[in-house]
Amino acid sequence: MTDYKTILVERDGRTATITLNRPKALNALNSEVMNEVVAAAEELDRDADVGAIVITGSEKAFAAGADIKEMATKTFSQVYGDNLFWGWERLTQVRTPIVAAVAGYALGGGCELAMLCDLIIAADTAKFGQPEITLGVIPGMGGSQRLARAVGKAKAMDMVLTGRQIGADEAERSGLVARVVPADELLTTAQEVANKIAGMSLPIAMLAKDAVNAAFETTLSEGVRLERRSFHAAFATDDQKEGMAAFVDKRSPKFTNS
Ligand code: CO8
Repeated sequence: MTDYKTILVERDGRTATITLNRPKALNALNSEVMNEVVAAAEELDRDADVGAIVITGSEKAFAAGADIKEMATKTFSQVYGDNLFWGWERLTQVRTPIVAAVAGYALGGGCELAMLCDLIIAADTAKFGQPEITLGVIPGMGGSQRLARAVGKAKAMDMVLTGRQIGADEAERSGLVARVVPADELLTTAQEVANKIAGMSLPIAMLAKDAVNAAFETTLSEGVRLERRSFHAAFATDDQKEGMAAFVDKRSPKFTNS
């Protein structure tokens, strides 16, 4: 595994954990963090021995947003010319399921990074927000689109137009997060969820992830068609044979990811 400066990458069995590691800047997401997170996730995605990825931050901050100090003096032609932060979209091409484990601040780009993951587990200390408007900008890593899809127009407008932060419970009620757990159980819970996913057949988990993501990209009839085709395709795998045989034999399946 490559050496990184702003993140830590650990492997435990079939689960890998990427930890954002710029504590002095509350894990503010500068270009280096973006390049490293994306490179690590892509490297793990190419590794068939990795069945799920956890992305996490610190107790105080998942990430307090894009790095304001890096952006503050940039001109339109610079940010447009560099297509600033477009690289985060590459995470959407990672097929291995990604779990975000969020404690503390997940603001601006931090909230957007969490939403780029497949599901969010939040500590009871988590605070989600899109405060960009208070800085004279708007969300730029997909926040306006993914937040609106996750929590609906009313709450997305509330958060994006006022910069209001929501706590973990409100985030769970609103559909932004999958589970809320006590802060000291966050990482173990997220890793348990990731291990559970990693214990499934990887190609089937990828098909499942792809099918759910299609719900946010296409019409209902096209999405259902894609789902049915993917369901049919599952029958081409050994793991479908094994999964169903194991059920009939009343034993646990032994998936081989083939
Ligand atoms: N960028 C850079 N540095 C940061 C950031 C940030 N987003 N957040 C915190 N820091 C730094 C602080 O400057 C401080 O550094 P220093 O010690 O050198 O002064 C250190 O982290 C600790 O922060 P605080 O002293 O402020 O800690 P507090 O506990 O008092 O406050 C907060 C914590 C409330 C999280 C506060 O730090 C804060 O409000 N941070 C900014 C939050 C924010 O506005 N985030 C949105 C940023 S904009 C964004 O994400 C746009 C995304 C899309 C861009 C796409 C472009 C195309």
